[in-house]
Amino acid sequence: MTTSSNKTVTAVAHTNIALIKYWGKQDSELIIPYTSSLSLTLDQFYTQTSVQFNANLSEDRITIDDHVVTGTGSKRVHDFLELVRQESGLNLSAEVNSTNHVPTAAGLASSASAFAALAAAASKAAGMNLSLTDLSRLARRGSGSACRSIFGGFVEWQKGFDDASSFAVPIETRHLNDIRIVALTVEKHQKPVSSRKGMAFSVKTSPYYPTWIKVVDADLANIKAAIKDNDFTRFGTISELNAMRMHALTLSADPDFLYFTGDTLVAMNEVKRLRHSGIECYYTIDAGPNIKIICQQANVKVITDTFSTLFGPTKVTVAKPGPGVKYL
Ligand code: 2P0
Repeated sequence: MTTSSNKTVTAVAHTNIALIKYWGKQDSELIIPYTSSLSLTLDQFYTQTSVQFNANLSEDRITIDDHVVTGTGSKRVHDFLELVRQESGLNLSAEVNSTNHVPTAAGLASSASAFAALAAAASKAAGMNLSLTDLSRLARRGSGSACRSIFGGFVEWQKGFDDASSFAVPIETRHLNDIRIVALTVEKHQKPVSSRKGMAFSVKTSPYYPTWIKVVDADLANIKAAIKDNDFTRFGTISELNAMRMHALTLSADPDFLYFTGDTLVAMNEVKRLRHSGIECYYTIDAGPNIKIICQQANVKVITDTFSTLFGPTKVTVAKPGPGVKYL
C-alpha cells in the first residue's frame, strides 16, 4: 500500500447541460441510471480543483470558493475522497481547494463540473493514471451528471448495468457547432427539492416512470440522428420535448412537486412566441426554475436582446460548446 504522495494536481472541468435528461437511478449507491442521457459541455462555466494527499494532515481539509467547509457541506467530497483512497490504495488525508467559475447569474452551478474536476485531480494526485473512460466512471460515483463533463461537446452517458459498464462517451461530430445556449436566470434561490431527492421520488411515486424509460430510448435515438444529419430543428424539438417529459414526472409524483416559477412560464412562452415569429429557438429546463434557450449563433443577438428587456441584461449569459477535462 502506498502511504506517501505530496504532488498537488489541478484539474479544470466544465459544466454540461442535458438535452436528453438523466432522471432516476436503478442503483443509488453506484449511481447507475435507469436511462442513458445526452448533454452538451459548455465553455462558460467551469470548476478548478487542486488536490494534494498529505501525510501531515489528520483529516481531509476542503475549501470551496475560499470557504473551509465542514460537516454535511463536505460529506459528499469526503465520501468521494474515501472512494479514491480505496481504489488507489493510498491512505492519506487530502487538501482540496476548489473554485467555481460560474457567473452567479447563470443559474448553472452544478455538481457536474465539481465532481468531474475532483475526480480528475484526486485520482491523479493519488497516483492513479486513469483512462478517460475510467475517469468518467469515477466521476459518476460523485454525481451522475459529472461523468459527462469529462468530455467536451456532445456527450452520451451510456447507462450500462453495473459500475464497469456505466460511463460517458463523446459524440464525435463537426455538426451543429454553431449551437449556443442562452442561460437565463429568473431565480437565484436554492431549489426546494434537490435533483437527487426529486429523481428518487419520481421513480418511486410517478405512475409514468416506466413510460419515461421507454420514451428516453426513442428520444435519444432521434437526437443522435438529428446531430448526425445536422438537423437543428429536429434537435431542438426533441430537446424541448424531453425536458417537458422529465418535468411531467414531478407533476405526476405523489405528492406532486414543480421546479417552475411564474417567471419560468413567462420565459417558456416567450421562447415559443419568438419561434412562431421565425426566430428558431427552444428551451430546456433542469431541476430548477431557470431556463436554457437552445439556438444558433445567427439568432443570439435578437434572443439576448429580447430576454434582457424582459428580465434585465445581468440575467442572460451566452455559452458555446466547451472542452473536456484538463490538467493545469
Ligand atoms: C441531467 N440533472 O441529466 C439531469 C437533468 C438535473 C435534471 O443530472 O444524484 O446532480 O448527483 O447523480 O447529477 C442533476 O442530478 O444527481 C442532473 P446525482 P445530479 O443533467
